Amino acid sequence: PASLCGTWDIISNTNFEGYMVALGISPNLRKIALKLKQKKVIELKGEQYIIKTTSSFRNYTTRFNVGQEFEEFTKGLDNRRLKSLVTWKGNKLVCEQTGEKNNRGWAHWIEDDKLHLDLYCDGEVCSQVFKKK
Ligand code: RET
Repeated sequence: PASLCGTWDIISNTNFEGYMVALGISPNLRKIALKLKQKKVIELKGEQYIIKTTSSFRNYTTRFNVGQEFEEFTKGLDNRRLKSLVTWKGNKLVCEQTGEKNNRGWAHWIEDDKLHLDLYCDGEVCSQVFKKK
């Protein structure tokens, strides 16, 4: 599949509020987070993906190898400990995040030169689109 790597600027963010409510994020943090212009910086170093979500307020970074379960701590988001597993499903890089919340995860893929990210939790879906910088 097309490479996810690069620096990406958000251009749309549908139902981020619903996703954050499903995660139990406080009204104060939700209000701040909704206004942020998020960026993604995706790198592949050897076998390891590094995905940085950055903003003027707070950053969040994950590092993982595809196919290898890892412990994720969602520091600064909902502050939960998860067991996460990232795999390729067709052209989508898909993460299943097992923990307190049901049906939690995300999928990244490229469509029309844009980076798409769906974030799932408890039946809520947030759909984000990014354009390459
Ligand atoms: C921000 C600002 C503070 C509050 C929240 C945020 C949300 C971050 C998200 C990150 C998703 C990262 C993924 C990484 C994959 O490896 C913007 C940090 C709630 C939703 C999918």
